[in-house]
Amino acid sequence: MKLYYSPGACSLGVHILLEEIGKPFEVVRTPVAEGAAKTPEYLALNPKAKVPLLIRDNGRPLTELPAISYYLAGLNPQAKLLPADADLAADAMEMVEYIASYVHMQGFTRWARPGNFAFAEADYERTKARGIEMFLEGLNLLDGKIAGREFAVGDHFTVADAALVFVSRWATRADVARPANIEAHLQRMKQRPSVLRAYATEGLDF
Ligand SMILES: N[C@@H](CCC(=O)N[C@@H](CS)C(=O)NCC(=O)O)C(=O)O
Repeated sequence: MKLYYSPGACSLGVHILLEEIGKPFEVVRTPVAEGAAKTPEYLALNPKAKVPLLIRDNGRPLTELPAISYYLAGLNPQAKLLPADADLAADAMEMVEYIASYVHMQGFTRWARPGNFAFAEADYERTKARGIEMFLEGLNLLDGKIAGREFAVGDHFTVADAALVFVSRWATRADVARPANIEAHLQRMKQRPSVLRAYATEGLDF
């Protein structure tokens, strides 16, 4: 298994899952801000020019955080990355999908890449402001969902916790405060060996 990641990007969610599974895997540093996902070699593997990219043991590339999360959970039932109960498993995937498609792609990306959303540079500031609104709307909704829980869903670590880590740490990048339960969850997750190892490999300091 080989993960192409960019430090601190959404690929961190996959990196944490691979650490949780505990089987040997390779990582390839692919800093998107330096254009590393736009080289001909990378585009041959992933024409979407994005991370995360997972190369499966059979050599087939897989992209999209929810699909990779589902794949890794299914392949490694012993790691219990999805709850055995179908109701809770669906809740976990619902959270991963909401984080990937709304909080990340609609909210945070509007702030980080206003040029992908606005027609004119004059609109960048209000596009970014709208992105932060959507990002915080998402974090607040998730904050309510995890209230009173140690883990995002059910009674053990799942794919939803890994996704929550990468998106909630981005509040620091955007210089906005995390809602209380999201903050407490991030601090708890940062004590897990898997998260510590992924942070150390990626060189993350918050
Ligand atoms: N829908 C994709 C989103 C992937 C994505 O947007 N990744 C960002 C990093 S967090 C990226 O590679 N961006 C490249 C760029 O902005 O140039 C997923 O869930 O995996």
